[in-house]
Amino acid sequence: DSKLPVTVTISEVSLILNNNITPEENKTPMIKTNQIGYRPNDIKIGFVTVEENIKNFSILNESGETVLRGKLESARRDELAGEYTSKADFSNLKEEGKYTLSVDGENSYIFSVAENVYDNIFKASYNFFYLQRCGFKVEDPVFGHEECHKGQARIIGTYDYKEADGGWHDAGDYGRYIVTGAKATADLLLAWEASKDNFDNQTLISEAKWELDWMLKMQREDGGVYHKITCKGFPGFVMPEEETEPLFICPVSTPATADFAGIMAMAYSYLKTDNNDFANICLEAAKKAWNYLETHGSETFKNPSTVMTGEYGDPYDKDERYFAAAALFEATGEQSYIEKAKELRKNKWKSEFGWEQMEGYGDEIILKNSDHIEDKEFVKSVKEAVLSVAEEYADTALNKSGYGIAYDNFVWGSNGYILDRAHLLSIAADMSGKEKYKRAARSHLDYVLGNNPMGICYVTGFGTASPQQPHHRPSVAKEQVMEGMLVGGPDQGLQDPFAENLLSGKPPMKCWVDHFQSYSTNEIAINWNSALVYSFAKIIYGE
Ligand code: G3I
Ligand code: 9MR
Ligand code: ZN
Repeated sequence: DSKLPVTVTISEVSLILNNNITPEENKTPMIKTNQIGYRPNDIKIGFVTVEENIKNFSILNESGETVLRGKLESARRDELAGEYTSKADFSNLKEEGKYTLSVDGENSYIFSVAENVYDNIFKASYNFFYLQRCGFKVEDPVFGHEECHKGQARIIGTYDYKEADGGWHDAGDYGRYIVTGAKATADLLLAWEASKDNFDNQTLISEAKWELDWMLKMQREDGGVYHKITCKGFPGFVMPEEETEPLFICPVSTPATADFAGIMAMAYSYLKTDNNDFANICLEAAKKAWNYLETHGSETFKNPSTVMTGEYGDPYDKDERYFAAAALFEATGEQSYIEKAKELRKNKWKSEFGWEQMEGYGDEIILKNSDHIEDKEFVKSVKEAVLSVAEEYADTALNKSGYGIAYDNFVWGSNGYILDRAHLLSIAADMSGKEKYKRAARSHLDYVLGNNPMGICYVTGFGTASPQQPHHRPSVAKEQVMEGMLVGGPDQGLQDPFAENLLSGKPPMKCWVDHFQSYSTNEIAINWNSALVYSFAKIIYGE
């Protein structure tokens, strides 16, 4: 006869890491190239991990014949990678074919030279957004699923409910967050603009519209925009329609409201010729959000105590407000928005592009519309700011880095941020016509596609060695990797137990592990994939 309450004591608990879940230390190739390959007229760069100065390299064709010889640049120590590397420039290799980079009898993985070598990975990188759709019956032989996350969601802290279905699942989870949705949508619109003359990528517009439709449902009557909609916790590794917990809409924040104003104003500018009614709805929503910003100070976001899903807390909303002011100027031509932008830009930013640093989008919009801006001094100051950052990044990437990148603080999502820097370099190249900014932008794309100390192409399903266990619920549930997804990459903060256990003591550029439990290094996300889509569109198809 049990008398309640019953106390159960458990002691002597020990957790034993059974080592068979530790990924094999697969042999990293000593010679790295962009594993997707190169177009015939591309700059072609590879890297060799060396112990001492080796002089020469050769390019072998599929029959093992030497078709090109060259000299390695002198070795340099890269502390972030914890090794010496030498650069191989084989840009003179022009004939289409399959090759390896060979040094001292060691060969890289096979890579291709072909005009269309990027077509498949570019398509997969943006088809990812279709497969991430929420509230939609996704048609796909492997990742297809019934509608998910439909129905009324409770507005946390109230007894009110509203339907806010649609949009994209954020990442490896099924939450939907305004700040990453806006950043990703901006990248897709800019990617469409950059490549529309060379590639039939109308999909970019339809995917952007899918997210815009959802974001419009997240605006409150007073113009404020709710920060996110998720369940209270993360589900297991199930398909989206199996997450049936109640949905909650979390409070309004000014970073979300400002990002909303910016992306809706951008949508007006990009869609007005295609669908004027929808474009006008976006512009009205943008102005309503702007009015909220004009009457409210900073309202940053923290998860309510009962909500354990992603937070995307951003303590600083002036860069988002700047993005909104610039985009509203582009949409309306009203100089008053420039006055606001100028006031906001007095904050010394580094012109970054990222979910919590949106000033780069504001700068890009100002520079694209400089002819219509009366305050030429302001335009000049923005141009100088962007070019000085580009100069620093290009010098680091081309002359100092052991792997061709200007990035030294490997945080959660480093691969996405590295491509966001390629974004800045690309617009600086447009503005200045400087070849070195284009080379540096391409060098950042080469890094994620294979020119890195892990010898990995960080995009699933492509290259010789690519992530096999991304932290992505559909891939884990289906035991098959969805292709075209950029994983977050090295995070020296070791911000999940798996990474902490396995990677401590490794140099920053090697703090990555291909395991689904490592969400801080091996998850995927819409705002990282959008940077990949933009990089292909601008650097490869935008020429
Ligand atoms: O920027 C600082 C840097 O200055 C500092 O040196 C460094 C080390 O302390 O931290 C940097 O901030 C990091 C920030 O990302 C940079 O964007 C934080 O440490 C890091 O914790 C933060 O991680 C975010 C992560 O959620 C945890 O909050 C990622 O940006 C963000 O992409 C990620 O987003 C998750 C969603 O919450 C849920 N959905 C999946 C998604 C991707 O993993
Ligand atoms: O799957 C979640 C991922 O999307 C988030 O980025 C991450 C950090 O918030 O959390 C993941 O969920 C894990 C949770 O944080 C801890 N328990 C295990 C969950 C699945 O890995
Ligand atoms: Zn869903």
